[in-house]
Amino acid sequence: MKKLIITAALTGAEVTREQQPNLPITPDEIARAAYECYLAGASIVHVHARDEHGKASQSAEIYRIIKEKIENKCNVIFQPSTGGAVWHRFEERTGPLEVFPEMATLSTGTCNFGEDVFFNPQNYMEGFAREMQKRGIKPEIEIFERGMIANALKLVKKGLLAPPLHFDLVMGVPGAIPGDVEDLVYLKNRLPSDATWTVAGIGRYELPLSVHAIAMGGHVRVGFEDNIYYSKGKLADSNAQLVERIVRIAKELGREIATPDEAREILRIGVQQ
Ligand code: KMH
Ligand code: ZN
Repeated sequence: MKKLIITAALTGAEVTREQQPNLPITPDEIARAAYECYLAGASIVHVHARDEHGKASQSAEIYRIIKEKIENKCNVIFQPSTGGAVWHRFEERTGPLEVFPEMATLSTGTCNFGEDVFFNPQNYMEGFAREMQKRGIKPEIEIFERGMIANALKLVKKGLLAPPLHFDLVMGVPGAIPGDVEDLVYLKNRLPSDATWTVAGIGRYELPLSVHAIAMGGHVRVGFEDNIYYSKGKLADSNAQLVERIVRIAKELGREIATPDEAREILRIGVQQ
């Protein structure tokens, strides 16, 4: 099996300080959390920016500051979100692509998202894919439902995505696919054979799905965007604490941990496609 890529989803767009007092919000806090996660074993950090009031923001300027601060500390892969928050429009959501990250997320379909709708119609998907292709940014394709895999493959046919694709199976969002192991096996079996994949289990699904992904040869995403708890009713101290646990489990299961450069190689980042 390839080495394990651990992504730390540090902040997200929805979680608040009231829910998780240790949530990193300012660029300094996000960069510090990224560095701690890198030291713990993460090779990618998935980042959502927040404005000075702590509200989700897709401002290129804030993403630029965060990217610089992280790059000053370590070579972890900076992966900003084009998903933003459910209220962000397409034009706002492309903000982080202006700072030329190595990677960015790309959601290939619309789904319910708690009480809201995460809106990704065809013209959004094509628009994000085109903007990333133009800049040589590796997409991480966010899958919240099975149909979104089919939508991604349509983008390949249109020449907007180039294999090998990299997917993030986001499982357990209220309103979208649940996070039972059977659901993971089902999604994984629908991916192209040359694809790489990671799993982001939401809330209580995070730990069991992570363990299964490690055993199945997939990769793992943890962090406050997806789960604020260490165990039932007990908040995690930090994003890094969640990464450290995955490292311990992976080692027990015989999976070595990828460095950022090894993750670049596994994901073929920077390879002309
Ligand atoms: N905040 C969600 C509505 C992504 O980062 O690309 C979308 C999201 C996906 O978090
Ligand atoms: Zn996100």
